[in-house]
Amino acid sequence: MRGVTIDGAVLARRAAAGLSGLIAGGAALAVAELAAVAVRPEAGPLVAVGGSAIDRTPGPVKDWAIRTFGEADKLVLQLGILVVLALFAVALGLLALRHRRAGAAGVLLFGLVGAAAALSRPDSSSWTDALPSLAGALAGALVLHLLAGRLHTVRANAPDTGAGWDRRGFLVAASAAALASAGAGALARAAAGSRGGDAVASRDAVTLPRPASRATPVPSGAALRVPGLQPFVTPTEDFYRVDTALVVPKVDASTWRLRIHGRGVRTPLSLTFQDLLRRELVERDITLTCVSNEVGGPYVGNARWIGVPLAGLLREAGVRPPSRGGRADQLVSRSVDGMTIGTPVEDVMDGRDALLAVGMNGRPLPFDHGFPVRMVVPGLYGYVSACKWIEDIELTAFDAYDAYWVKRDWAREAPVKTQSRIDTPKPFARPGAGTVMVAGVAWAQHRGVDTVEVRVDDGPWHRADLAAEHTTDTWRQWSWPWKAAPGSHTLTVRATDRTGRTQTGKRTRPSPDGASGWHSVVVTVE
Ligand SMILES: Nc1nc2c(c(=O)[nH]1)N[C@H]1C(S)=C(S)[C@@H](COP(=O)(O)O)O[C@H]1N2
Ligand SMILES: [Mo]
Repeated sequence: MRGVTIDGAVLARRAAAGLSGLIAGGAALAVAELAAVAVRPEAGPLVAVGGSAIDRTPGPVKDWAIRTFGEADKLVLQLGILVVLALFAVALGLLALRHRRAGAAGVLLFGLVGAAAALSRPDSSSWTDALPSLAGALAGALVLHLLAGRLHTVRANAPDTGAGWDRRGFLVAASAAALASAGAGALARAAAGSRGGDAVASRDAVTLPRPASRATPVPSGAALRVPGLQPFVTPTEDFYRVDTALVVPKVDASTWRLRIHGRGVRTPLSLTFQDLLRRELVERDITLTCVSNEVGGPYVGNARWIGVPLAGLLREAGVRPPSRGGRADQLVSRSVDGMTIGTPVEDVMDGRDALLAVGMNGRPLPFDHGFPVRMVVPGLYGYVSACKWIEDIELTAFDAYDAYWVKRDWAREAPVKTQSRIDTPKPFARPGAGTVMVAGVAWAQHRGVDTVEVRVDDGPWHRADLAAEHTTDTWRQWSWPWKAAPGSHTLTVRATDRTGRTQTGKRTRPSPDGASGWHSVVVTVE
């Protein structure tokens, strides 16, 4: 009996040690996130470490994460960080049982990692960004030290069981620490939730002026009525979102400014949001595509943008395109969160509708999509053109500067590849025999889609019916009535653009300049 009691007590003490680690870790995080509310929300350890992890993630891993978790990738990353932190916290708790000082020192070490991550973020401009992690680490170390102390104290008049420790004292201290951290955490959450009030108010106050140049009306034949087909205009709430921001930047439009400067700029510009709204605005339908989109993937959407033509602004600044002797071939846009995106100056100034967009589908840009201003350039993947939350445009050379994704081995220049997708039937659908409508979208922005063909198994290619073309900058819907015979079949689609080039069947990964290959769907006809 006695042996069992001792083993039980030793085990309980170990469990208590692990629990102290967890409580100390929780206290550290809660205090750090609360301090971040005062310093800068992005300097909190979860966002700083998560952001650094994103910045350092190798391309293939990023591809895999996007493929596997889709737009939940950021949530999964933060949960992953929490799990790793929890494991280390338990380990430090156990360590503190043997070496009380070492446990606390371990917590401080984690604080230093968090502080370093916060300082290394591209949007960090002050040493104060280190404070939240340091404050959290101090709190965590203190809590661990106190709790570990309870695990060593034997009450003076307690019988020595061989594993004597102050259970009551521990429980009281642990509950107090856990309660206090939960309180701090809740406070931090509440404060984070009400963050960006000025930005929200500034967005609510925006009335988009009537564009001087309206979008040409969408031809009635541009939108097909086939169930399961993506709509011609993507509703804003369904529009894909791809960015590295763990906290969506909330920019106050009333204090926002855009600087245009650099090589070959005669008159540097500094523009307010009102300056942009006072200019002649244009309204254009443009299909945006992400380079990370897999063949058949969802990261493509078509919206109606309102914005200021970028070429006009550049001309006012005295910029000439390289073909007219201009000295800068790269336009680097920078966002408030430190993203950098490099776009060919030639493309921006060649007459296409490169925009500084302020509106999306008739409303001011949503925060997720870049409020107050973002770039949109027809024909180029988003990572080389579509800077959200933009605040700076620098004219430079491709030889002189590599933007964020180029540093991570993605291509410097990346025009959108001609692609087509089957929206219906869905993979593994079981349609009945007879006529089955096969339909989808095809895009070749700024070149235009000329033909779409569909093939069943290894049979001949059949021309699909193409919806009317709106502009070469928008995708085209297509459909093909298939006389489906029972059995398992593979449907494959390919498009040919107006340069006469047919989409290659050669499958490549998204990296470094966009996926290629044909989209196929396997269905069973019953
Ligand atoms: N500031 C910032 N802008 C950004 C990005 C980003 O990570 N940060 N991602 C780019 C990429 S890769 C794409 S595909 C588009 C996506 O725009 P959306 O999220 O509005 O669809 O934004 C671009 N602009
Ligand atoms: Mo992208």
